[in-house]
Amino acid sequence: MDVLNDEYYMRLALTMAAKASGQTGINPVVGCVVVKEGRILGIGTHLKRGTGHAEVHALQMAGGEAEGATVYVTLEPCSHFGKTPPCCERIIDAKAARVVVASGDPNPQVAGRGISRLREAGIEVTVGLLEAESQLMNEKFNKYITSKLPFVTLKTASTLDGKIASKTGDSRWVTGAVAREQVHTLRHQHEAIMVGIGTVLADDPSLTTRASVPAIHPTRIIVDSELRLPPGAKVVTDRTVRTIVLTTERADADKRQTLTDAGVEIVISGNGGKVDLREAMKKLGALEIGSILLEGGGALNGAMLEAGLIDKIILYYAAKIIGGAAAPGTFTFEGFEKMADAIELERVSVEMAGEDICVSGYPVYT
Ligand code: AOF
Ligand code: ZN
Repeated sequence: MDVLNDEYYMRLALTMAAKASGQTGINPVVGCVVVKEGRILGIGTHLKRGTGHAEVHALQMAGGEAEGATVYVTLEPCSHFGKTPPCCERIIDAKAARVVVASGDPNPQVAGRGISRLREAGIEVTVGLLEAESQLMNEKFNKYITSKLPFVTLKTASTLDGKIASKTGDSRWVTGAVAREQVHTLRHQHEAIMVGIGTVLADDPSLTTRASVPAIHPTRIIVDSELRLPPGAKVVTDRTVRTIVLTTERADADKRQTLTDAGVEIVISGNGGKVDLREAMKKLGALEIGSILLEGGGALNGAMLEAGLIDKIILYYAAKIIGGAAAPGTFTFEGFEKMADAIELERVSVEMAGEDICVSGYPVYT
């Protein structure tokens, strides 16, 4: 076995998978390359839920030549009948000699069965090549398939002193063009975008993607305990994109009807006070919302963080200071008394995004 060659082909499979990020819904991104005697015979990527898996496309391209070939695949081949038949049977039928897998499939319906089935059929299987890359690419899928809860990424854009607008509310623009472009890619890569009603009332945003490469518009989720959403808001009148409003039982019945008639989906979570965010995440998961980009104001960001519902944090900082006690900040919540109680991030990384600084990491809830 030539490890360098294996890496070369697995990298190709990972690159192809990454390009489909954002368009597979609650399914993972997966790439596959079929190789024999130094020649690539087939390549494939899973492009859309309900359509062919990566292995099926690649083996289809390789045809009869796949006999005796090595199949490189970024995720364990599936062993179950989902919307499509099991890929491991397809690989066995094609008489492949060897399968190299980057990472196992955490889907409880697969979870190792794909690999054992291939081995039982006499195929040599290597698992774990470039595993970390594959797992990172599918971090949203990995959470959703095991918990049925959406993976939540929080994104903020603030000044160095943590302000998302000036004391007068001016926020155009905090960060530069490169960071703003990256945010549109992030919107594409999540199934939904979530904001609080305060943001809608203040800015009347459309919450769509306007990236320089074609991008899918995420479902819009508005957290609105008292159902204050105006029927004339862009998120209501522009019916090209789905809008879900999270509210409580005390929402006015007539208002509910008006918004429902306008095509808005109303999800009730909690009976008094504020929206019960934990329950809301369960309900959104049941609606097959597998990932959410949270672009809330400080109050919603704070409430989501306090409830332990944020999986990943991406903070864009413009290298400027605006000041002002009344200027809104990235997180507004009661806060902790002791520094030792602060929520820490792990796997922190720092990169430049044009002239802005991008800090990302994963909060650890203790
Ligand atoms: C693979 N190759 O390319 C993908 C896999 O409902 P289905 O038929 O689309 O199956 C979805 C499940 O199959 C998904 O939850 C995951 O476990 C696996 N995805 N497996 O072998 C692929 N997309
Ligand atoms: Zn499959």
